[in-house]
Amino acid sequence: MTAERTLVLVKPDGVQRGLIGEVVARLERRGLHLVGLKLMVIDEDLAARHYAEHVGKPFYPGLVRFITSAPVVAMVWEGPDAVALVRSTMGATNPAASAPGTIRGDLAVSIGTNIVHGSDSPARAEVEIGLFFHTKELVSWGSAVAEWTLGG
Ligand code: IDP
Ligand code: MG
Repeated sequence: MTAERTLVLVKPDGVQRGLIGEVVARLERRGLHLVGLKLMVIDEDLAARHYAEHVGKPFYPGLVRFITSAPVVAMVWEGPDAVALVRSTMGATNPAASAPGTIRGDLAVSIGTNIVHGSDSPARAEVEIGLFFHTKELVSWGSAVAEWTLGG
């Protein structure tokens, strides 16, 4: 079985609020496996590629301004169904609709500042990982507890 990978960002509000560790801890505790991690500032070009699906929407200019405004933490997480697992741990896009127990449901109030990004499909994850990471920056490593979290 090839484990699925997904891109996760702790957005500028999450970094500014000191929530990097909180996001990492929740994904680690979920049982996902971290294979790439860096602190960086997203430039306009990367923002446009990353949010290409939203070009032309009313919130797009504000979204690009926000995501380029301060550092983010970019990560790649791996595991069976990593895309869906991250999405369910994040919660719904609008924190008003995010379930308690999710990152957004516990920690966010505004759709524009909802702390975290996660790819929305395996195909999109592959594209987004390629935008943020060189292959050599992603490190596969054996997990001693995998048989307890992934079912052997
Ligand atoms: P997602 O982050 O849950 O995948 P998307 O629909 O892909 O949600 O939107 C990307 C980001 O754009 C959201 O996380 C949110 O911060 C912002 N966004 C989406 N819809 C709106 C909106 O209606 N108003 C303001 N910001 C929005
Ligand atoms: Mg999205």
